[in-house]
Amino acid sequence: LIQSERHGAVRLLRLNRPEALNAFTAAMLGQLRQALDAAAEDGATRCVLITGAGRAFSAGQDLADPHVAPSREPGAAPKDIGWMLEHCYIPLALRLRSLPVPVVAAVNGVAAGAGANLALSCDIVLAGESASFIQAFSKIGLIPDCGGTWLLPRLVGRAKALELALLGDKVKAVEAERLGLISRVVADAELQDAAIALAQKLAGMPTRALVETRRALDESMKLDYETALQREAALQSQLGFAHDYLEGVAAFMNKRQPEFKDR
Ligand code: LHQ
Repeated sequence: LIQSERHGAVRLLRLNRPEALNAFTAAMLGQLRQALDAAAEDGATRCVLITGAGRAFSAGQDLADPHVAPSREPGAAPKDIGWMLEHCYIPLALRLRSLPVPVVAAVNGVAAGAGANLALSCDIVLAGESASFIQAFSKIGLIPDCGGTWLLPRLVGRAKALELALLGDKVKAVEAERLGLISRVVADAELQDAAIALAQKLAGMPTRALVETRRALDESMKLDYETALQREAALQSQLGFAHDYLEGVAAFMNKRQPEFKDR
C-alpha cells in the first residue's frame, strides 16, 4: 500500500492504492507511519518525498472501510469514527510534523479530505497543474481533520479557511498557490523530476537546522514576540556548537561547497 524508493539521500514514499484513488484504510495509514519511522531511523535518509500512484494523490479516508462505513443493518450500534483519528491519523500527523528530516509533498492529482490535509502538513508542497485540493469533510457532515482546523487558518487566514472548509469545493492547484495553501505549481509532466530535485536540494542542506526551523515556526504560533526572540537565541546557541555551522562558515570562507552531516 506504500511503495518506498530511494533516490540518493531522498526517500520517496508513494501512496499506492490507485484503484481507489489512494483512499486511506487503517492498514495503509499504518504502513505509511512505519515507512516514516524507517526513514527517521535511517541515517542515510535526509529528505522524505510523498506522492500518489495513478491519477490521484489521495481521496482521503476510504469511506468503505469497515472502521468508518455506517452500518446498513437496522438497529446496529453506530460506529465511533473517532477511533480512526485516535489510532491512525493523529499518530501519523504527529510523526510527519516531528520527522527529523524535511518532508516534501508532490501532489499529482486530487487530494481530498484527510488526503488534502496530509499533503498540507508537509514542509513544502508542490503540485502538478492538474492537481486539486478539496476539504471534502463538510459534504459528509464532518469537520476538517488530520490537522485541517489548525493548518487552514494558519496557511490562508480565517476568511479563506472557513470558505474552503464550509463549502468543501475543489480548489485547483494554481488557485491553491495563489492563496498560499501550497508553495508551487509545476507542469504535470515535470512534477516528479521537480519534486525529486527539490528533495535532493533539501537533502544536501543542514538537516538539523531545517528541522529546528520547522519546529521554531510551529512553536512561534503560541509564543509572544519577546519569548520567540528568546527561543531563537536558545536554538541558535545550540546550533552554533554543531558541526554544520562550523562547516557552513568554513565552506563559505574557503569558497567551497559545504558538506553537512548533522541530523
Ligand atoms: C473512494 C473514495 C473514498 C472510498 C473515491 N473512499 N472510495 C477521518 C476519520 C473518520 C471518518 C471519516 O473521515 C476521515 C477523514 C476524511 O478524509 S473524510 C473525507 C473522505 N473523502 C471524501 O469524502 C472524498 C470522496 N471522493 C470524492 O469526492 C471524489 O471521488 C474525488 C473528488 C476525490 C474524485 O472524483 P473523481 O475524479 O470524479 O473520481 P470518482 O469519484 O469517480 O472516484 C473513482 C473511484 O474511487 C470510485 O470508485 P468506482 O468503483 O466507482 O470506480 C470512487 O467510489 C472511489 N473513491 N474516493 N474516499
